[in-house]
Amino acid sequence: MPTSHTKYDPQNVFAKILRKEIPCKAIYENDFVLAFHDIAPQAPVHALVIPKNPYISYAEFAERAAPEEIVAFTKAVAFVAKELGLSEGGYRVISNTGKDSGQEVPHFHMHIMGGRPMGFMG
Ligand code: D5M
Repeated sequence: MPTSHTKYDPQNVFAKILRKEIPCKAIYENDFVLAFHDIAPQAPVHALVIPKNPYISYAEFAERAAPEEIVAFTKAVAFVAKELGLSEGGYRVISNTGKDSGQEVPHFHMHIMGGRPMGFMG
């Protein structure tokens, strides 16, 4: 179900992954971010990058995160895409924010998708 939380829910699935209560297929980690493979890939390569700090959405991340955290996150997304071999073919980066977007997990995350031509929005 799409979500429109206004208060961070520490029981969301990505919070549990960060606390290592549930496993993930990790790709990369640094002080600020964790990247792992999406459990329900929509493309041959589908990864997620999440901040370690608790932000509900892109909107909250953009408003509240420290500049160094935003820089680290942005660079991590490009680094992970490169590590996954997407530099040549290219990739799509998207983040769903709030209920109209269809955001399901209320912990900010960036999707990285590639490995096939992506079409307009599919
Ligand atoms: O995208 C939420 C994404 O999170 C969706 O593509 C599935 C993915 N997901 C959900 N649970 C897991 C676990 N446990 N591991 C990896 N990926 C997961 P949204 O933009 O919120 O709709």
